[in-house]
Amino acid sequence: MTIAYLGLGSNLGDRLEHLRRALELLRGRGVRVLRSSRVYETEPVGGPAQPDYLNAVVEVETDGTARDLLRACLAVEEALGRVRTERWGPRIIDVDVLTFGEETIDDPDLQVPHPRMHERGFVLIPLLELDPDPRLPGGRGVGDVRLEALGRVRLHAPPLAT
Ligand code: GSY
Repeated sequence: MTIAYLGLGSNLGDRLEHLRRALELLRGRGVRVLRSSRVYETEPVGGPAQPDYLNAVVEVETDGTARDLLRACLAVEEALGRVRTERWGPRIIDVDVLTFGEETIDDPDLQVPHPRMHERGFVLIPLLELDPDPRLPGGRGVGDVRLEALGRVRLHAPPLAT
């Protein structure tokens, strides 16, 4: 059994509903969703001009491997109708594996801890609600994070129902 953190984001259509549906679909694939952060509205990082995102982080527990969890995340994205076009483009839903227990994985399609999580307010700020001392890439601690570089985020909604 492993505790992992997932980052959820949506910036198209009914954004909050997409985050809620993503949790239901994860549960349907045997991923136990333990806790959710509050939901933040965040300015887009990277890519073309695009709408603001809603982002949240959830704590999950799973009996499978990190790759099983990645497969579940990709299946949820597909079920919600995500179409992969531009790399940093707008999306109905994004479900990223941020950390997976104490594991470090550096495969082309799966990297944990997520290599950019310490630079992204839309990940780090909700994550810190659930884990005040998260695993960060490169063995960094929260003291190494440049808070002024994290981008603008504002509270939007209470935690997603778990
Ligand atoms: O990496 C996830 C997708 N994404 C996001 C996001 O979820 N939130 C914000 N604020 N900007 C983003 N840029 C990308 S790509």
